[in-house]
Amino acid sequence: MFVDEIKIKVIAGNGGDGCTSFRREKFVPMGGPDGGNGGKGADIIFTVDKGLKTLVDLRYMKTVKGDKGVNGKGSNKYGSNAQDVIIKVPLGTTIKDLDTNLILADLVKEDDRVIVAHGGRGGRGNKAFATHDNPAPKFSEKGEPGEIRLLQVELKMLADVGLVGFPSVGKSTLLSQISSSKPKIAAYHFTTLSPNLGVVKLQDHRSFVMADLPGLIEGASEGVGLGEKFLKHAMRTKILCHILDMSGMEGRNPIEDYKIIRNEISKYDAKLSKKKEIVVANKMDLEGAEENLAKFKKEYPNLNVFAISAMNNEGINDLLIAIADLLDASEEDELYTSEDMESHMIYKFVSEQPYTITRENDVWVIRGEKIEKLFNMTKFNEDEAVLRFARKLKGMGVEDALEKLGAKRGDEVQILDYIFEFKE
Ligand SMILES: Nc1nc2c(ncn2[C@@H]2O[C@H](COP(=O)(O)OP(=O)(O)O)[C@@H](O)[C@H]2O)c(=O)[nH]1
Ligand SMILES: [Mg+2]
Repeated sequence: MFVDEIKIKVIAGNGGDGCTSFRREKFVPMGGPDGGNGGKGADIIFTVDKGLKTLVDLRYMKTVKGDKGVNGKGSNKYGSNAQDVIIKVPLGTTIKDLDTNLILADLVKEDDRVIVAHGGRGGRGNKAFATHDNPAPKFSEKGEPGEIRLLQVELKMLADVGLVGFPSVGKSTLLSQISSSKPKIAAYHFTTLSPNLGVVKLQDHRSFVMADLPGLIEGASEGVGLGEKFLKHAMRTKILCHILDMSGMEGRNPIEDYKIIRNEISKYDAKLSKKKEIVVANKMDLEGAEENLAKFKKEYPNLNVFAISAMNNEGINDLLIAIADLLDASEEDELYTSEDMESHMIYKFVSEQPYTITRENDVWVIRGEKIEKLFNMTKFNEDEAVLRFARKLKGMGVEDALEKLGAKRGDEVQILDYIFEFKE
């Protein structure tokens, strides 16, 4: 199966900061606290868009960043939430966290969506911290940082259309012509994903994945490997595009060739031979091609044949439209087996220890998600905020743990890039 794969960094929005503010009233030097909470930061969300076939649109997004929530204000004004960032991906997309190597999601259903990075919650304003003991708190919280993740996004691609035919009938030429041609009126657009695979986008926005599937006849002569590979890919396409050399160059006989290839296909697999097929008469620019085509149509009156010259870029536009039409008509076929869309387990990473303490260059370094978050949400320019921070650390047992490890009064303790003194 073809795999389309990209790396992307997602940075969810930070929460808006809470506000420290006091009501202003006439003749009252300091009224009650009225600082509002900040708004929530933007989530980064992946959703399925059934119309998409590849990850091409994501290829140039290296980093996606969500907005910060709006800061809270005085008079109990809450900041509003930031708008979430939605990234649309095709059905069957798998998202992996590269730091943990865990699968975050397998988007296998039409309306699947997953938050890959959560926006931070808004920091609380000082009003929210008012208690009986401290009815006028002079501190508030900063917004919670948004999650940051490095993701690997992967799509096992199923080609919609597989090109089949004898060697040298012009399969590669057709693909490369589609990819390089710049028609006067941009009738279609082609994105090459590998030398024999690409995405065709028509002007009416319909799109499909087209793959060259060599190995049908070659497979028979060159051993099983190539033939098996052909079959595996061919079985997963929705329709086949059967290319014939209508010029009959080099002793080829298109009437015979058609029969032989059809025969090979049904020998491979009965299901494969039932796939819908578009027949293409190529090399119509060459002498004798018109004559052969007339004979061919007489022999196979029920086939709808598209006459093209891959080399001269003739008839290709009509062919692509016909392919899109046939794909539309075969949309309901149940060709994507559940095995193709096989689901992965989704794991959640749960850390056992809330934090770690290590001795590095005579400094006690504390690491841990919860502590770092608390640190990031503390406004160290507000004395009461600093006191609260110290109290929280104590509540988490950090002081005791440091003491047990032998920390002395006056030792340096580090959280993130901030160093402070240890005091029992
Ligand atoms: N005259 C002419 N030659 C063609 C046309 N399409 C392909 N060829 C030639 O046929 C040969 C085989 O083509 P290729 O695309 O490699 O065939 P494949 O084996 O089916 O991939 C090459 O020399 C091409 O230049 C065409 O429309 N007209
Ligand atoms: Mg080829």
